[in-house]
Amino acid sequence: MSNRLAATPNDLRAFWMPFTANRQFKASPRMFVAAEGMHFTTADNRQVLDGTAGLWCVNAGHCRPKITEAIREQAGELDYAPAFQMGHPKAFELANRLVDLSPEGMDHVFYTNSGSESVDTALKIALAYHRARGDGARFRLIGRERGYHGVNFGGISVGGIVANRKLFGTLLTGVDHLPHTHLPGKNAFTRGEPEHGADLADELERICTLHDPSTVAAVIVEPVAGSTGVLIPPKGYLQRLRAICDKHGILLIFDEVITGYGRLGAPFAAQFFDVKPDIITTAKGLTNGVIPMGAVFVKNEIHDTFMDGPEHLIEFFHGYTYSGNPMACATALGTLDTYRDDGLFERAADMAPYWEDALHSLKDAKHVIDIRNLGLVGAIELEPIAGAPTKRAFSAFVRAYEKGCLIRTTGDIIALSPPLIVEKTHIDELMDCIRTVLDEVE
Ligand code: PXG
Repeated sequence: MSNRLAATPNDLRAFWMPFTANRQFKASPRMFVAAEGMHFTTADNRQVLDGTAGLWCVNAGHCRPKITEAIREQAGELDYAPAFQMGHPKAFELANRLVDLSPEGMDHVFYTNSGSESVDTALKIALAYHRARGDGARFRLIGRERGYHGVNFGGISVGGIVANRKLFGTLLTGVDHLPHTHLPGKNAFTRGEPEHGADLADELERICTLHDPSTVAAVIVEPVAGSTGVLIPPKGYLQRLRAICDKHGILLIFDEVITGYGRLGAPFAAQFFDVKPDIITTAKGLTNGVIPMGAVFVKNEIHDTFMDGPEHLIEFFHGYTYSGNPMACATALGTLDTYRDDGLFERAADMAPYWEDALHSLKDAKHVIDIRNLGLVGAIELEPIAGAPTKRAFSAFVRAYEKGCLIRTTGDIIALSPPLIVEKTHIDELMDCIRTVLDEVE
């Protein structure tokens, strides 16, 4: 431990940190130096309970032996293989393993390095698919207000988080947005899927009428909106989106970067809700967050449409230097082994009712105006301080960290998504910590 402490840098200026209040952080750093299972170790040698699976990605918990071992072995065997016009066995093995988990008829996987790249890849596949079918007039993309689809230009264009969009010019053209589904007046403190709001899916019909449905290529939504503060889809909402897309020949993309790999207690939200999209984007839990990697699943018909023309020609002009990187594939295989051998998706489903009860026990805690949950995802929405939005939640985040719990906040919402190995005692500890912190903050 002493070596780790000595290695903590004392000059923090050079690193421009992502999505971070840099000056606040550098004045008062929060530094992790180790992790295991449900806990991080801080530079001052405290244990911090991981209430967020890192950033919604460490679904199997930290430093799991099968993953660590897979990386160690792979690094000494095949460090890199060119991603274009060459292959290596683990990339194919992994694709087959992934397809075994995916909804029926989605038997093809395109590799990326992140959720943002998965989203931009999916949007490009959707546009190129319509072109390949001779329906190139379909160029419009529909996202949703408050949607988060990563930070690349495609993703922020279809995304609906204003702060992530407003500084970046014209973005993609031909994009429109569905309304978000947050209806606190009607649905506050709902356990699981809310009763009200399925009719908001009908806005897709209105948008299609406005633009002419034959110009719309794809609709992209998070089945459960994560980053914006956990918005659970109203009962029947996703089914309605599917029906409208089918009616007009529009592709439905589920962005499952958060919901993928067991977060709801099923491999994907598509199975949890029993709604089949045409394309699924994933990342995060694919490698347990350990090595960057994403994967985009496509329906067979989409894939097969590309497999045309002379065989020596590249069918889809897209890919990354690190698509299917051997280290990432080995990590993903170790991760899938861990999920399977430890029964973690089932575990998430079994633990979900306890999680729900524990979360909703905070209904009478100070400042709380709504609580939402599904699977092992939860959100506690706070009344903002008048004139200082986000301040209360940020203070709660800092205090919780000081008390030994890692939570996430977005706006004035606390978002929670523990590793799927979480025990009831951890859940109790997390809720106790949050209750105390809410009592203390302004
Ligand atoms: N789509 C969705 C639905 C996401 O949640 C991305 C795409 C982008 O993934 P990458 O790997 O490019 O970051 C995400 C990422 C948070 C939080 O606390 C959420 C994300 C990332 C970091 C923090 O809400 N989501």
